[in-house]
Amino acid sequence: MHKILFMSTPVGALSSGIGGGVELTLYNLIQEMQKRGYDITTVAPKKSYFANAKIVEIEGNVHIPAQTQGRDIPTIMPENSVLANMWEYARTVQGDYDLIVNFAFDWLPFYLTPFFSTPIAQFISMGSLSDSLDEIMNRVAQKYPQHFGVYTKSQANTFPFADICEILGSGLDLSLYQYSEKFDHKLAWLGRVAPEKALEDAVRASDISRVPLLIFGKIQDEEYWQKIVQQYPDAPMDYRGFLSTQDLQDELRQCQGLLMTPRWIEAFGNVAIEALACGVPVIAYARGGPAEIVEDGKTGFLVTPDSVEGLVDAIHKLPRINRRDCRLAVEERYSLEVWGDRFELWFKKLIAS
Ligand code: HBI
Repeated sequence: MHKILFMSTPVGALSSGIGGGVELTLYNLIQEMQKRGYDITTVAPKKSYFANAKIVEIEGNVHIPAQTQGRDIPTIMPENSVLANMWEYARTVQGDYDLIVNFAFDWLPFYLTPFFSTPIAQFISMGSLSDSLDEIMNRVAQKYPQHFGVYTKSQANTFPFADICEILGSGLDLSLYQYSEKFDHKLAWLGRVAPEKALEDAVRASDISRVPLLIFGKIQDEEYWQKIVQQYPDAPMDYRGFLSTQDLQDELRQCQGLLMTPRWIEAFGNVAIEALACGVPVIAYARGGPAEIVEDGKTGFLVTPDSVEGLVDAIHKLPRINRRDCRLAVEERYSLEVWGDRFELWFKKLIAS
């Protein structure tokens, strides 16, 4: 029975929503690898919680989300950093594990990698964000070229070490997502409410098309949210909060379509496959992960990046999409089994090496 240590993101407690897509990735991977007989322990900031998972909670101060900083920002270590404390713990227990997997998008774990005797797999959860991170990741990638995993090719291409990356995609427990043939005349937007997600474009498209917009997700940047509310007083939008997967679904599946408006290169876009799994077509800017997920004209529409007019055109074309095709596409490419196979193959290779 192989024992693997998952090292979580230091930006917040698991299940807080601050970790965005990587929280869902971690949760699904823990369940899938445990089902395959692996003994998984996850190290995460205190107050982290996942059902059916072994979590070691670590004290300390959370880190600034990397995407809120500029490219030339130097590496910032908070006083009593939770990340430093997490990796100090890993150092003391590393002998009990066959493999360590890093899910943090931070300088420290990469720098520490050569100091560890247990192999460390690096799961990169975003596209390139800063020069100092690119530099340290690249240095470690040259030494450990098999050890870098990403969601998508377009995400890998943002890094200097693109061609050595394992492209792992993503997956969902489809039994949790119920297909719905019928829907109401309303749209959904799903994700962390923060500038890089460009919610304002979706709100403007709703304002122009007059189609109501349901907004789901954690408000990570309150000031940014307030600015949108003030800028679009007449937009037919309704903020529904940060819901559990189950509650989210009950509302999401009744929507006519999901709008994805990433201003940055979205590494994957788990929200796209969550919507498709419910039969909800996806309208997305043609950049990053979503451009590799949405089949234009079949499971949704790919729109010229940052074009709100393009979003509005696509909204009017939604009736052309057969919702059943959306569900089938996810069953074929994003089931937990298919995704779990890719991760297990990668882990086995690293444990053997
Ligand atoms: N920022 N510093 C830092 N570290 C992370 O691990 C991190 C982050 N910002 C966002 C984030 N992780 C996740 O929300 C994404 O990887 C999905």
